[in-house]
Amino acid sequence: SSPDSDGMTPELEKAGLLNKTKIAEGGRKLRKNWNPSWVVLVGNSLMFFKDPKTQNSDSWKPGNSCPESSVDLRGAQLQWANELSSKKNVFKLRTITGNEFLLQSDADTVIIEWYSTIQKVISRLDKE
Ligand code: I3S
Repeated sequence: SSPDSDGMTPELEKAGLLNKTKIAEGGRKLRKNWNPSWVVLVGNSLMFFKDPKTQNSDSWKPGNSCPESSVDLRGAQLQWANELSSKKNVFKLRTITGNEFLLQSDADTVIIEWYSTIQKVISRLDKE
């Protein structure tokens, strides 16, 4: 049988390295601080882990440690936001609680895939 035969383990949709900065907390603007982040999309949550390159063990791996932060995608909004940065390929994710993140990759295909995968999850949750 499959590892998730009980259907209780949320599906891993996508994982990879993106540049990330939080720009608002509860609607209040924050100072930008770009950092590489290991981003994992599981079920309805986007989780941010420390960049594996800055760690010397396997402790960043999902399941082996807590994420640095986690975002509930229910009611979230996604939009391209190249006007908010001098970097290319930037999109903004806004949670229902008013937390805002910019995510970025220099690779066009990488950022397009992340955008569409996150948007798919948000749209699915909107229909529930
Ligand atoms: O939108 P901003 O304020 O021009 O963003 C830049 C600054 O946050 C800058 O930090 P300091 O002003 O604290 O030195 C960052 O280093 C830049 O990366 C930010 O701009 P980009 O265009 O990279 O998002």
